[in-house]
Amino acid sequence: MSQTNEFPNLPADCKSMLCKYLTKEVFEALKDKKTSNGFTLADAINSGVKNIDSGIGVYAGDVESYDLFAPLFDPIIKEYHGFSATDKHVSNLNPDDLIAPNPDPDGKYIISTRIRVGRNVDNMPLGPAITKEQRNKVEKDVSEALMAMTGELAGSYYPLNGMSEEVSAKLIADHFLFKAGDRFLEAAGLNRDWPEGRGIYHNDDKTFLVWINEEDQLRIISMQMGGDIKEVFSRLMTAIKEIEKKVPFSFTDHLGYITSCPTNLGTAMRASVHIALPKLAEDMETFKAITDKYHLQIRGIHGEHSESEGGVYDISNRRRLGVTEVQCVQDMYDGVVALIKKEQSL
Ligand code: ADP
Ligand code: DAR
Repeated sequence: MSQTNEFPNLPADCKSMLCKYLTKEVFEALKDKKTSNGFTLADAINSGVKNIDSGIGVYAGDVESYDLFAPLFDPIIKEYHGFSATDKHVSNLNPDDLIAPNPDPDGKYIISTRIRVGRNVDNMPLGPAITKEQRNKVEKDVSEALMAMTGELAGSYYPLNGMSEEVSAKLIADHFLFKAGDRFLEAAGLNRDWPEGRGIYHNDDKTFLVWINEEDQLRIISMQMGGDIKEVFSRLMTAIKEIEKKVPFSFTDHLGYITSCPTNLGTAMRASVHIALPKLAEDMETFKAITDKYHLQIRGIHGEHSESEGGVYDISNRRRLGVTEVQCVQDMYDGVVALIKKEQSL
């Protein structure tokens, strides 16, 4: 873990929340602090210092980071989620509360649906501060819990260590596996010892997958072709409940499920569709007015920091903290219904 007395060199045109909220006063107040895992302010801000084009620019090394460095994390959490330091997160993992009949039963627009949550193991540092031994224990404990899954969730675990480039590339191209080497994660210390301790579990149909030790220690994923959003959500809720019987998740009443990036706190849920909107793609002002109204995020079709292709977009909920899991999916669903209606009108 690093420490510094020097205020970082942040260019005047830096737009990240790190640049906005790391004032000289906050830096002086926090620069000498470290968590019980030795995680420092310098560690927390390194990704945003090295990647001036970051949107956020900070990562937590453990659950303590969110308290110890609150003068920096709290305003970022407030701006991104609209969630204050005294608010309490509330979860709702009941799919019965989701009103989401398939919005595209003919399959004209929605190519595929994917809903994921991030989770980290309780009483363990997060990825930026974890040791190699701790990370390997997470891989062992989580993969063993997954290998005990039955029925639709039964599957196999594939460590990255020893996975051929060809198999890895195919899984990434098919949107199942995480990309390696993201520079933001690299500078956050999340790629240390790569690929050791990382891997992917999936069932035979690849509709239930778990990434182990990427940005979070678990990314629990339900996905399938088409727009049956409720079926995808129901499968994910069942899987989360089954995993949590064997793997305790890091959670606080204030921040909900704890994640390394503050944008994922709370539900840690991103519910997305890959959707073809070629006419709306010609009018991005209207497109973005709709996604803003429904608290949605637009990504490219190969994940974060990628571009859309052929008028196909990754549309997902932006809010994750201070809203329930049902609300996250309802946000996405209601926005997708509005986008399809607009596309049909053009
Ligand atoms: P995360 O969703 O875990 O934050 P990314 O945005 O990088 O991470 O997406 C991870 C992978 O999931 C990428 O390969 C992306 O193409 C794929 N993906 C995301 N949403 C969908 C979807 N609705 N259908 C198919 N693949 C998807
Ligand atoms: N590149 C970082 C990530 C922000 C949100 N995405 C995550 N956590 N994958 C940034 O600060 O832009």
